Amino acid sequence: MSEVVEVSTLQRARLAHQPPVTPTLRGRTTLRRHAHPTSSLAQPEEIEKRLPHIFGQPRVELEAASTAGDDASHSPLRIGVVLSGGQAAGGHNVIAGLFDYVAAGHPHSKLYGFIGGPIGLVKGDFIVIDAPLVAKYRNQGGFDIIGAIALHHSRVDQKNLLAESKRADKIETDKQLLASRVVCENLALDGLVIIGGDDSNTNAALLAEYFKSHHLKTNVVGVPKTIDGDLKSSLGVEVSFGFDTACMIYSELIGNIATDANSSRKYYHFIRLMGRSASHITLECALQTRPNITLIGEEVAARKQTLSDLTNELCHVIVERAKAGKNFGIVLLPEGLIEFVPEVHRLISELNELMAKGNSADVVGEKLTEESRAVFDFLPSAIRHELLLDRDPHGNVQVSKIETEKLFIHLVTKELKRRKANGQFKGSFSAMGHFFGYEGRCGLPSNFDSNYCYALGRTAGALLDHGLTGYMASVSNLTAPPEQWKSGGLPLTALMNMERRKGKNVPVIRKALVDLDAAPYKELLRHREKWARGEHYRNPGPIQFYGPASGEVNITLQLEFGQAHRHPKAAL
Ligand code: FBP
Repeated sequence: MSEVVEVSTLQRARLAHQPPVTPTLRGRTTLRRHAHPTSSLAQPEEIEKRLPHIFGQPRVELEAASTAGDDASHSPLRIGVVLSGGQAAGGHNVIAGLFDYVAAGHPHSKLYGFIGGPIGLVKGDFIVIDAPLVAKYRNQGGFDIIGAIALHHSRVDQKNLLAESKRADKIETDKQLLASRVVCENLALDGLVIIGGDDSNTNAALLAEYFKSHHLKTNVVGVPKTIDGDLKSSLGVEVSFGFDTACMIYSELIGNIATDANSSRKYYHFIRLMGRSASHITLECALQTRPNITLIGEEVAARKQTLSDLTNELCHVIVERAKAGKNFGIVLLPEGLIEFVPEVHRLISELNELMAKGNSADVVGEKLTEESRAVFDFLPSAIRHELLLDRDPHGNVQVSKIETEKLFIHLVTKELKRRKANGQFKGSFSAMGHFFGYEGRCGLPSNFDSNYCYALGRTAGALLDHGLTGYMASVSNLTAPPEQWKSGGLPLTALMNMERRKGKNVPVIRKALVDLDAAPYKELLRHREKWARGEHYRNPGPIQFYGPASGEVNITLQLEFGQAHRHPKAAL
């Protein structure tokens, strides 16, 4: 944990921002359970077999306490909180909301922060989160209040447990589950809040099941975090936190580059955007900034586009623009694109299986099928090397390390050379690659993320106060002003299906990829050709905390949930 020693003028002003509290969560709450049990997204029998104690619970809604239902107890609560996985703007406000809820309920309530992600829970590394500490982090970016790596405060020496989990964001082995249980028992925790993405919330479900099956009093609630925007559900999770802020930061940068390109008129900028598998970030940034070309991974998979199809598609736009004397432009591509190209997808699946079986990077190439071997050999050596890097703790390829923008610059340059030699291309092509990823994860949270996270924290506290376990906190109606947001909970198992991970079939929360039938993608399609030909660039500027743009909601949410009561971030 690092001390905030010096803050900027804007940071100081943001420390004073008080997110609105929805009327539902201002005082005591009652819980309304939906009448019907839930199922899972697929293979319900398999998931029920593995998670029998938490499977099938109904959705719940929180209401102000005047209505009938189960009253929250408001006896002292002992809650633990874990920040898990990649940073996303707003994490500190989830903790602030949780702290305020817990502290308001009873003066003897306690909030413990596990240091350095889930491994802090396994090791029993924690701090007590109190009012002066929270005051230093309200509305600030980052996860540094309790950190992302285990550094100090080690109360037990369990090096073997730490070694088992190379990175600090997974609790899965029997030893790790047992160690977490002992820590929760020793602290007599009533509840545990796991703030994380799809994989971390899968872990939250496993912990909830394990604790319940061992009659532990610690209940587990997850909070939907990830800039990727791929943790969402029509059952009540409209967006994950951090998506709004990250998209705004990237869009500001893309808008600036587009203006530069249009001024100097000599470069193509290939901009890869973070987001792991899903292309939500790229789609939102495209709607914000209107680049010439936007590749969407989910579309590439649906159209079964090969690397050569994509290269031709890019070259087509470049050649046509060159005919109009325009040898410049903006290309957006999602970091997960490469995984959606069918032949590369097959190759990655084979590599994953081979690596899960312990084959080292030097030999896997030889063990590939003939088809995948050909694709592997076709790729530039830098990309081959990046595909062989260590998998993340969940067995996924680390797509943020694969320089897809360079791959496509390489492929397009080669193809344009060929066309030039044939007289099919008379322009010039000079390209620059960019990757926007880490710069978007820890900015000062937008008003939307500040307010949303604060509401999520309070909601998570209320769900635990009602004795629920195996739920994800849900705050919905997000296109309305925060005073009209609704709070509730969604069973984690309702978001799950079975997937192959590290060579085994396991229950996991399914990533919500871009829906090609939904409004945001259709909006892109509507404008794509016009944006390819012209310079319709739009520069949204920096995140606004005050003034006319400060209450805006991102375009994806507006298009998915309809224009409600606030201005969209762009009128398309
Ligand atoms: P989460 O799913 O944990 O929120 O991670 C988001 C993310 O930023 C991805 O967009 C990116 O691919 C990955 O984390 C990068 O991970 P790392 O921080 O390990 O480089």
